[in-house]
Amino acid sequence: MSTRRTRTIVAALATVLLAGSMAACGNSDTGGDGGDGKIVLGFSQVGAESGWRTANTTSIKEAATEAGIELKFDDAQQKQENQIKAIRNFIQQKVDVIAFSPVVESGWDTVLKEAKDAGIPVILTDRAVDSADKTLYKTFLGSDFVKEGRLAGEWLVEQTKTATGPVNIVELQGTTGSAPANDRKEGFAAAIAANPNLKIVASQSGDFKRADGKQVMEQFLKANPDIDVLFAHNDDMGLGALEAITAAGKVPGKDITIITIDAVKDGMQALADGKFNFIAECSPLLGPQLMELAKKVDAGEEVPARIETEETTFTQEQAKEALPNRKY
Ligand code: GYE
Repeated sequence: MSTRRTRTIVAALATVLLAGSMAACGNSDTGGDGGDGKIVLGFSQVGAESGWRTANTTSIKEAATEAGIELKFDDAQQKQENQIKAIRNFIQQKVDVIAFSPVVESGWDTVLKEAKDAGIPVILTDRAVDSADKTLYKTFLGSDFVKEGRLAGEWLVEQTKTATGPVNIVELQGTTGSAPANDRKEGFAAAIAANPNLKIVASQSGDFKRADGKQVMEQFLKANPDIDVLFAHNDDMGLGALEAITAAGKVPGKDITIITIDAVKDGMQALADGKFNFIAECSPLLGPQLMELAKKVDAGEEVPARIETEETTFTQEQAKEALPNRKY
């Protein structure tokens, strides 16, 4: 029996004696803590591709410290193979809980099965996987990306309801094969179908990165003289695109309506400055909820299959109001 498990039992007995009530005993200890009694959480992060990701990493690191959880953090640099390697390392180190934000949706079954066979519970954060076997992970914590895309599309439908001719839209997609790129595209397309004047004339991945957003927008502008709207799957690609639009002699927010997702500080600033027109929020502050869940699954408690973060949307006026208090 590991030191940690012994301690858990001793602590549980003490609770029973002191409180005079029944205490549940942690059951799935694999002893990766080195005996100091802390839960060890192995976390594989996607990378550092955007302002959202930076805020998400900060939230997770701060929340782990706050919760007294030992965090083993790995940055996969947006590569699935790196994430698989990190997860295998966590299994080898016998961490108590594994959490990760899967860069793409497909191709996780084998490694998730390995974690399950090792008796280590897995929590998905931020992005989902498409595994048919839902017992390969305990829960998903994150956003409804289809809804975000839909809210972005519905705003545009409302803004263009009096348009008499075609409204040409270009779309900067997130990382190819990722849940937020797939789902935001789907939600947006479904919403704009309400008005046949709204047409996506070009759609390409900018990998959720500023530099790629700029480069792809340059191509869009060269190939399409008449762009009315840009829908970018995150703020960073929209911010990169601003440079391309300005360099092409157009005024962002006026000549081209810009809709993005995330609502990180730089995006909110662009919105307040009138360069963006609308943002659907996606919260990166998942750390505290993740730590709660890690404690619960480590203790063998039941957790809901899906936990969604609460989110809103911002117009230019709302961004001006919210900006002074924006933490990230
Ligand atoms: O919108 C984007 C980031 O998975 C929700 O990833 C996240 C997305 C976020 O790179 O900025």
